Amino acid sequence: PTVAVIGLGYIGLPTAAVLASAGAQVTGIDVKETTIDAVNRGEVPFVEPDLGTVLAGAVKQGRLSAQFEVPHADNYIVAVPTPFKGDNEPDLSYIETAAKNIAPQLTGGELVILESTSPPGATERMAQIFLESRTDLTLEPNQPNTIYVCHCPERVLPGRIMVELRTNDRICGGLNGDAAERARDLYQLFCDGDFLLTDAKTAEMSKLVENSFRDVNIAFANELSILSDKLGIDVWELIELANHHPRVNILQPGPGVGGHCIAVDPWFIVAAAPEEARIIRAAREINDAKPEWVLDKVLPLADKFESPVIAALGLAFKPDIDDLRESPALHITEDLAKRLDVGKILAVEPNVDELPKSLADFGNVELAELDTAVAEADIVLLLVDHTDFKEFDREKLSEKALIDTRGVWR
Ligand code: SAJ
Repeated sequence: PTVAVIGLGYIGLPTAAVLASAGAQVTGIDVKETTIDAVNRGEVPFVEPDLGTVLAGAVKQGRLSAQFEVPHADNYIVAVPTPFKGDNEPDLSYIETAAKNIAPQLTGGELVILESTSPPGATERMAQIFLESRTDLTLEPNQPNTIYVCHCPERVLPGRIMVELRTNDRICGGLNGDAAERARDLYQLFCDGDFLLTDAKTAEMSKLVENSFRDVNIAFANELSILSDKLGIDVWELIELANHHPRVNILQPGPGVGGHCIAVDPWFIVAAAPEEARIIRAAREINDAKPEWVLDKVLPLADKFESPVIAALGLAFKPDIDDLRESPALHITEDLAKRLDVGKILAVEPNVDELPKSLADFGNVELAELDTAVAEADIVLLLVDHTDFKEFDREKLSEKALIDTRGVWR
């Protein structure tokens, strides 16, 4: 089959690469010239284990190429961002633009899959755009001019994308006809998981619910960490003990919840049902407030030193990746830089080569190696449980004031 994948980000590019290596003829579409050039050279423009070899192989075999324009294809996969705009309302403009660019290519019989995480109703909205710009097309099944539309949310975990693309179960939410079955047949080229067929709106909601479930569980852990601190209890021991119960599985507290999924998707549910989504909203608020709680620990400690040197360990939103999007570690370091009157911050992030601009603009932050930063620091603030930090020689920390937001050094 021929497939056009719109959006070559963390999801679109790995999907394009595995489809191509499974035998499909794939064109990747992106708005960024640097991404297109990198892909056509067989290079991955971000860090994701094992993607490099699969991509390079697919490009070399002539099964995958990238370009700006949307071509005609039997199948389209839309994997563009769905951020939110002010008031935590979802921003569907990227989906709308993708749909407008696909519409002129449709002739009838094509399958269009929306993979982007979407609020309930987004798949239907995308289909409406096809019909608005192409009155000669229909959603009524089995006509020569039928367009099949389906929502198949991706659920892969960054850092394990190449494994989970092949092994995760997949939800296919068809909007019309046998769209869900068609999507299943396409994904079965590379995915060994079970296929769960449903309607588009349930599929949209199921993805949001999965991430909200995790957010609520982490909020529970974060609330436990705040009240354990007050009660003088080690929260990590507490959770470890409670999790020995066969039906209890509490996640880990931390400095907050980051990334572009768990910290975003629950708001789509809140936006769709503001009065009803009470726990979901509370969880978001608890997790969003955690960075401030961490700062309330660090700043008074810093005040005890004449010119405090703080080693801030980690900027990424979770361990062993280079992704800084919506990262609580980054936000905490930025706020610290803003609020620290004297002294300096040595930021350690083994997965990036330079400070992000938002930090470089402050005069009091430098990117440093782990050993140097710890040796120079008065305070060591652990923000991300990167492997390098977990394996660090604890002896070297003995003289330091420690704030460990991930329970790595307890
Ligand atoms: N975190 C904690 N405590 C934990 C687990 C995570 O504080 O016990 C924090 C992490 O440090 C990070 C944030 O939560 O800041 C999110 O990390 P994550 O590993 O939980 O999730 P993501 O955002 O990388 O990926 C999630 C996954 N969803 C679920 O596990 C339900 C993934 O399967 C989805 O595909 C992805 O969202 C997505 O794209 O929606």
